[in-house]
Amino acid sequence: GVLMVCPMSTYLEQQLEKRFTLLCYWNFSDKKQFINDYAHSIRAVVGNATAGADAELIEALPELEIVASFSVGLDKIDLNKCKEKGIRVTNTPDVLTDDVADLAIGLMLAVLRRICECDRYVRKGLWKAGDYDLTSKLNVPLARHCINLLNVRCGLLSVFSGKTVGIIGLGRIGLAIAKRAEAFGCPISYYTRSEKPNTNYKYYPTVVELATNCDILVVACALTPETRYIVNCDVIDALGAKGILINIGRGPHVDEKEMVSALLDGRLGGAGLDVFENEPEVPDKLFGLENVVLLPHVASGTEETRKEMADIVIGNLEAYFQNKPLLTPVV
Ligand code: 8YV
Repeated sequence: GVLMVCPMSTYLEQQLEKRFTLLCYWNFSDKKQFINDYAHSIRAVVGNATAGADAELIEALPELEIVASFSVGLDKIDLNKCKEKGIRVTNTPDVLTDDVADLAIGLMLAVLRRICECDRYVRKGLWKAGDYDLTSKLNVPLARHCINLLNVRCGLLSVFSGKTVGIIGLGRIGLAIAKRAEAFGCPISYYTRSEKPNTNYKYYPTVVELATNCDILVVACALTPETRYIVNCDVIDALGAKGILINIGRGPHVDEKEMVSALLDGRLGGAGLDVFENEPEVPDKLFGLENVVLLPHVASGTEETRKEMADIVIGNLEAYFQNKPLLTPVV
């Protein structure tokens, strides 16, 4: 049997059901009873960015042979335990790279140009009421409207093209973001553990130096014990009152409490966030801020990409059970 640990895609569910005996973990309220009844029949686990296979689940499933994740990130899987037990692990790289990079750029534009706030302004009928003209920002009578529309602390809509973009992690997604930002005339810099030999982007050996020298800081690395809180208080201060933080990685990359208080104090200029420390919890102090854009972890969430991700999960499971090479092996 195949155990799906949380709901993630109806298409994937249907396709798995056609091919395997599918068990949906969330449909069983008594997990202990479930393990008692089914543990010995489960040979595969399908997880995602929300839930995967931690040490406890792996230990509870003695016949587990493969964990196929519906995600590129592997932080919800105990990889060491899998290695130790000879359990194979697969993910869904490459097919989501463009989507995630697109959304990172989308967040930059949305934060700097205040797209979501402007949309709210129009929907509320304030444009008609205030005769507000976004292009005459210096017009004094309009200042009052600007204050209504735009967060006073951070001022007006800000240019994106040409801003310096600093990227933490220059893997597939980091590079795709760099390529896109380059097309907007943005100088690119990055931090990784060691300098990449084949790029002309400016390398900084610490995240604080990267943050000090960029306008927009993007988190695009994998979540590991080493990268947890890689954006800490010092990094946020280095990014500063005019800096923008973009997170399309994982919530725990950022010290969320520090980020929220920096945003509230105006010590950080703005943020575009697709991920949070405690999803689906989002700090409600952020709801009152217009210099942040908040998304519910949707960077890979297009119809096309989610289908491709599902097909990779299915392909990996089929290959495994037919003794063929895995499509995207990690362990
Ligand atoms: C998904 C992700 O949102 O690939 C990842 O690492 O975070 C995402 O693509 C998630 O796994 C979908 O359920």
